Amino acid sequence: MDIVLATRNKKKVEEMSRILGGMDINILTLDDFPSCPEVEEDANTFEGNAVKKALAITKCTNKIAVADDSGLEVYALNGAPGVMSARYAGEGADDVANIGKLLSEMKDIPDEQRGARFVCCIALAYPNGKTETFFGFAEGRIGREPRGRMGFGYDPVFYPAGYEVTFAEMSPEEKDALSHRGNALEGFKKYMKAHYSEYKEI
Ligand code: ITT
Repeated sequence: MDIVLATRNKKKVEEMSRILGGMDINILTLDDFPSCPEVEEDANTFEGNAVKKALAITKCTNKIAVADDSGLEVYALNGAPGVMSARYAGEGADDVANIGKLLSEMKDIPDEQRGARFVCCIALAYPNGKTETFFGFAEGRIGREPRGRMGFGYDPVFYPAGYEVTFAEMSPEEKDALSHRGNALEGFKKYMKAHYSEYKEI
């Protein structure tokens, strides 16, 4: 079975391909479909944006599409950056700029109030318009300076609950075992097992 990953974020493609690696599916990416349109992420929920991306890509490719919409919610900032995570420091902002803005917004927040979570919504869309969604969460806290070089996005400032190292200091496999994306994709895998007799985990 072919599945297209409906994301333009290369780091997400790496993580999703790795986590789904044991499944008997053929993973395609948007590089295989260069004419697919950019999808404007104008919904105000992770689910709304994930479903929108997956539907746009299944329509354009006529194949099952899997999209990820994700972000960081900081409790002391009332859930910001949330759905704005990718462009927190402005349209086209890079990870360094987004982390810089986050640390500056949080400079007066004491250690015991720096709780946050990553959220991931995975949306599966079929060419007939049917959709399914799967959520995953990772609880943790925000540090005071970036640490580590692995991962992407806010990983260098995110300490998962119970750990003294950031996601960016963990191996890919350690992050996958704890992450919001790993968690949401476990739900997706269970769905595939339940719905496809031809699906096998290798
Ligand atoms: P696509 O929409 O093409 O999938 P994107 O990067 O624009 O790519 P989102 O709109 O879902 O994706 O934004 C997600 C942002 O949230 C991402 O750019 C990071 O800043 C942050 N984020 C999500 N998952 C993360 C993770 O595992 N580690 C660190 N930061 C993450």
